[in-house]
Amino acid sequence: MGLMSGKKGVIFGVANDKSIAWGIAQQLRAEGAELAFTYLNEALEKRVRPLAESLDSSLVLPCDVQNEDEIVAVFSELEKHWGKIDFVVHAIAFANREDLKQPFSQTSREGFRLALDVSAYSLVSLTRCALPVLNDGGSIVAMTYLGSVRSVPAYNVMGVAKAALESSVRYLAAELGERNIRVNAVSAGPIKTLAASGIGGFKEKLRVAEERAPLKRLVTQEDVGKSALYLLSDLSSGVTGEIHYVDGGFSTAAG
Ligand code: NAD
Ligand code: 0WE
Repeated sequence: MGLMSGKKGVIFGVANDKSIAWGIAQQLRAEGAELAFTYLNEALEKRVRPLAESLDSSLVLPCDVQNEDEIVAVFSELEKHWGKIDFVVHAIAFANREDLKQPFSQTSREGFRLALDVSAYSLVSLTRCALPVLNDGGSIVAMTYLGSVRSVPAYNVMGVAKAALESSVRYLAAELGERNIRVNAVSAGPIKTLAASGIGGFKEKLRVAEERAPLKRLVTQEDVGKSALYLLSDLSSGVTGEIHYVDGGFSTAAG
């Protein structure tokens, strides 16, 4: 009997086997959860489908969160297959590459809108569409980063988007508490994933994180997966509206 046996849910944000969403999926499956996955586009479908199958899942659905109809379609498919679900994982972020390089004040209106739409508003939309099919005791987890509360060089508009995401977590938690549905976020330290590749100075970011963190090491997809498992399971039944740091203690340490 696993922590998640009898529970079903959907994971948004697997791109490949380095994705944080994949680290979460593996932990959930190891504890008996039944999983569905979404993918952004056909190129990623080729990656995600075999990964899903390796965790005994054949529910693999397209979803670009900029498209409301695709979000609605995901939850209607889930309802057809399963009836009710127990959890949702949001591990999605996007900003224009140039907005993570140029000075923050140069961010265009469209770049700002895009980053906030994909990285923050999408949580509100996923939650709204999930509500009719979420069981009592349901749990929603999103991924965030310290750049929401501190100005991290080059994180720029993504930091603003993560601030909106974290605030959305609190407002959704406040609203859904009376239905016994919990909403939390995991704030992870830097991890080398697709979304982190090609970011100038990321290697340096990893080096500083490793050196300054009390645990003296980087966090892994497994570390994040285990915390997400806790937040998605009944072990965290009294926890909602929280931003849970999984960063080796980095954010708690000075110099
Ligand atoms: P990743 O590239 O593996 O995952 C990002 C995912 O976002 C991809 O699966 C991509 O397809 C998806 N995505 C982008 N635009 C989308 C859209 N319009 N519709 C649907 N999906 C879309 O990278 P990751 O590092 O695993 O990122 C997952 C989450 O973790 C993100 O929210 C990210 O901000 C957060 N995070 C990452 C780190 C890190 O250092 N890697 C640290 C803290 C938080
Ligand atoms: O949230 C993120 C990254 C999100 C991200 C990454 C990309 C790269 C490719 C969003 N949009 C894009 N757009 C692209 O075109 N992280 C927490 C990882 C990350 O990104 C940084 C970091 C860290 C940590 C960018 C600058 C500084 C630190």
